[in-house]
Amino acid sequence: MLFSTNTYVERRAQLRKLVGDGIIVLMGNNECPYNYPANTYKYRQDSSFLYFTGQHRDGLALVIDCESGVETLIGNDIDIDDIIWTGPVPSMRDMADESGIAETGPMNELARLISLAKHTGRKVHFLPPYRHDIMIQLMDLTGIHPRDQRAAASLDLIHAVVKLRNVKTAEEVEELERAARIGYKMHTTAMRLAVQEGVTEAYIGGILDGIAASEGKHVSFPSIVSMHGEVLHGFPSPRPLEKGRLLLVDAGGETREGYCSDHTRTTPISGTYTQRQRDIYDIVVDCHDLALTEARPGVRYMDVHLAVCRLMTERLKALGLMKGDVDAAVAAGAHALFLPHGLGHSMGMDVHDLEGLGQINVGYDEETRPSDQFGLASLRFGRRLEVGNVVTDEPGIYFIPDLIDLWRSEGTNRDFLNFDEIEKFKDFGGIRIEDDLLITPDGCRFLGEERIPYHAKDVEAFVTQ
Ligand SMILES: [Mn+2]
Repeated sequence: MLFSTNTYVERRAQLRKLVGDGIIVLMGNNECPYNYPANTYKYRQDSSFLYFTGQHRDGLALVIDCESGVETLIGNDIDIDDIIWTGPVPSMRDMADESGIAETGPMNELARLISLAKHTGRKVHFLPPYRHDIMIQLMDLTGIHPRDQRAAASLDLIHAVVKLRNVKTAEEVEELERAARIGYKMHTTAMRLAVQEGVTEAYIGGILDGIAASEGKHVSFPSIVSMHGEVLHGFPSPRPLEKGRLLLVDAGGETREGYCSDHTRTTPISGTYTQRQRDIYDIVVDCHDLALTEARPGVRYMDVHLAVCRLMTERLKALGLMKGDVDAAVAAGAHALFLPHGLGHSMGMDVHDLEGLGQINVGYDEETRPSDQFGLASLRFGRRLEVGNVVTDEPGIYFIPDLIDLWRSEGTNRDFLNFDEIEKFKDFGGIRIEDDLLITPDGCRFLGEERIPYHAKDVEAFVTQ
């Protein structure tokens, strides 16, 4: 368990107060087989369950009775048949004591508590499930078919969990710093490998997995390692790296206790950027740095995103790739040809923190509504920033041949785009730079004591030294 018993007791007390009535059911994750029952994927506890209990074991659930305050940790004790394979495991009672939970009960107690609540007309609050085994369990417990479970999930519970998990406490920030140190080691290793002879994307991907697993738990998401940076989620191929191209690496590590990091660097495989690469790279650097000066409590992250889009448009205009009035171009979404995603997302115990609870509930609110415009619609976090929020700052410029062809043929935003010039960049690839921002009382700062080099000169010096 990561934090003191009191931290978890306090979190549950706040949750109970925010939800108000009924019973709260939080499902832990189960082991998940991939080719036969005993061969399982790397186990990962559900983040909300982990946040409120600190317990990593599979096959657990938590029930909180909002009115009586009774909390029950549900799960079956393992017996000697399991212990011979796993070694001793803490008992249910030991885990409950460690988490400050008064009651324990076996799995069938979960069915009894839920059916009792239903029969007495009380609300049963659960979060939207994302694993199929949990959906089946929930169907057995509540009678709600999996296709209806997202809609039946409790908005009160979702909002309460978001309110608590979106604001990181000082002890959580320490853990995020630990994740950032893993990320630093991953990225600086990848950058140095990128300039070596005979290295492939897959080799770097494998080394990243190994660093993440040896320094923490595992990667916080499948690493993106690609010479085709314009493919937003380009996974590592066995292609050897080619001099002259750029290598985009978007990867992060997760601590043993489940806190993430998420960084992106784009390294010249030759060790130095060409002038054309440098022209585009420096725009992304300046956009990245702009977020650092714009993001602060009370400011909408959507406005930071738009400020970045305006700077990017201005600079692409200076290069001759865009034209016309900058504000009008951004309002029309013309820059989204180059930046079809948002500036960032919430980050914490999940690398896209809380995304499973619905982007609209996590990154938006009554005041800030999501956009349906191409590009801006992919901004996962738009609302006003609060002290303790952690969001990624990840601008990018991509030349996506299919998208360029489509917009050109349709004439989309042709008043703002110089397609003849853009055409010349179709073999360019893409650039993204990403770090994780903590919102502080006076502004924000990057997580990670040591910066992974990203200014062009620093990158070149770093990979060739
Ligand atoms: Mn990210």
